[in-house]
Order: sequence, then C-alpha cells, then structure tokens
Amino acid sequence: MKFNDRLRANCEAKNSLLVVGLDPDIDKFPSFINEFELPILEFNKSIINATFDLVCAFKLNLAFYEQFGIKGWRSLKKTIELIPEDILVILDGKRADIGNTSNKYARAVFAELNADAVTVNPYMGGDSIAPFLEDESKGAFVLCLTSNPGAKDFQHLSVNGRYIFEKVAEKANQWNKKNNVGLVVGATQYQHMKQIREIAPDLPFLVPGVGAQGGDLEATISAGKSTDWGGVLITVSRSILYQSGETDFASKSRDAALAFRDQINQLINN
Ligand code: OMP
Repeated sequence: MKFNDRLRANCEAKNSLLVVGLDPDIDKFPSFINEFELPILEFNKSIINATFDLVCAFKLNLAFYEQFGIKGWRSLKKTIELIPEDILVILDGKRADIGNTSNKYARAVFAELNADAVTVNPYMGGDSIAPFLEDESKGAFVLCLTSNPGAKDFQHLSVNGRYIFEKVAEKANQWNKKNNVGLVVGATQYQHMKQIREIAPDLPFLVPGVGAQGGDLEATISAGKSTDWGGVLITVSRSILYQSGETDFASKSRDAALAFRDQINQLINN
C-alpha cells in the first residue's frame, strides 16, 4: 500500500490526526527516571503506553538520541521496537544529500530503523529526495515552510513572483508520483497555510509548532485541512511530554494528548 494511503487509513482507523513527538530531554525527566540504565527508553516506554491509543503516529527527532552516541542509538532502536505495529513511525532527521549518500540515509531510516516515514530537506533538489521515495510504502515529508523565526531567511524569498516555499510545494507535487510525499508546514506559519494547501490539495501536512512554539491550532486547521480526510497531522512534543516532573508524568501526558486529539477532531469537523 502506498504511504499516503496507509497514513489516511491509519488516521481514520484511530480517529486521530495527533502525532506525539518523542523528543526525550533528560533534563526535563522526573528524577527517578534517570536512575535507569537507559533513561530515554524508560521515559519513552511510559509515554508510548500512556498515549498509543490516541495517536496515528509517533515522531522521533533523531537529535535527541544521536547526542548520546551508542547509548542513544540503542534507546532509539528499542523505542521503535516498542511502538505497536499499527502506529506509524516518523523519523525526523531532515535528511537529504547527493543521491549516492541519500541512498545510505534512506537505508538507515527504512531498513535499519524500520521507520515508515522521514523528514527531508529539499535544498539539494529532486535527486537528493528520490532515494527516500523509491519504496512506495515509505514516505518523506519535505520541509516546505518551517516553524522557526529563521524560516524567513530563505523560505520567504521571492523568485519570479513566487515564494520559495510555494516552489517547494509545487515540486513536492511533482515528486509525488507514488503517492508517498508530504509537506512540513509549521503552525506558526498559519497565515500561509491556505496558499500551500491550494498548491498541494492532496499532500498530507506534518504540522509542528503547536504548544511550546506558540502556533495557532485553530487557524492552522481551518486553513490547512484538506477537503477529504483532513490531511493535517499535528505533531506535539514538549507540550505533551513534560506536563509533570513526578511519578504521574505519563498519565498527565495522556491527559494532554487526549485534549489535543479531541480539539483537533472538533476543529476538523467544523
Ligand atoms: P515541540 O515544539 O516541542 O512540540 O517540538 C517540535 C518538533 O518538531 C521538534 O522535533 C522539531 O525539531 C520539529 N520541527 C519543528 O519544530 N519545526 C519545523 O519546522 C519542523 C519540524 C519537524 O520537521 O518536525
């Protein structure tokens, strides 16, 4: 099955467009967690168990694991093994390089780490993205308009009357020959969400920036939702993970995830 079809089926089966971002920050863990041999794994296990029935996917940002070398990699691999089969795994590494090198990156995320999708950076163009799209059952979310202040440095530059982020959305449509391409569009950029949706009516959007970064959930969904199944995956890390520094941390994360999921569903159905 093609990745975007899998994604849609999964969101519909789970009745959820929420993605929990597993971005484990040991400085924010309840102190008892740091006594385990692999604190990140222990923390993630609790969060996965507390939220898996509320999400369509988990997104793991590789920086939070790679910073600890071999121990981080072990935690990453074991975390992915804990995620139930029917929940998608998105690895956020913002990869892409010359084709030969991207092949290796694609092998690492898909074959070695068994992810379902990955985030990729379009700056090096189509051949750098192609290796991530070879297998139609795996997906790539192309950075289109990011949530950070620096997005304006390049993404908002105008070329022949079009913003670069609009060009990226156009190109992503062309790359979507196997129905396995999506776009990353930050919730802090909701003013441009409609523009991007008009260019790419059928691509799923992966939307970070809600919560800690101050993005507007309501404006994002109203401008970004697709006409069929919604098509906006709202990914939230800190505002779900770090609700409590005590032993009840996982149940507090569940409460936050539940509130996000229900609010997203309500806004989608408006
Ligand atoms: P919180 O702000 O804690 O919810 O985390 C946001 C997550 O989304 C982090 O893993 C970021 O690296 C990631 N992200 C952005 O925040 N902004 C973007 O424009 C793109 C991403 C991403 O590709 O996921």
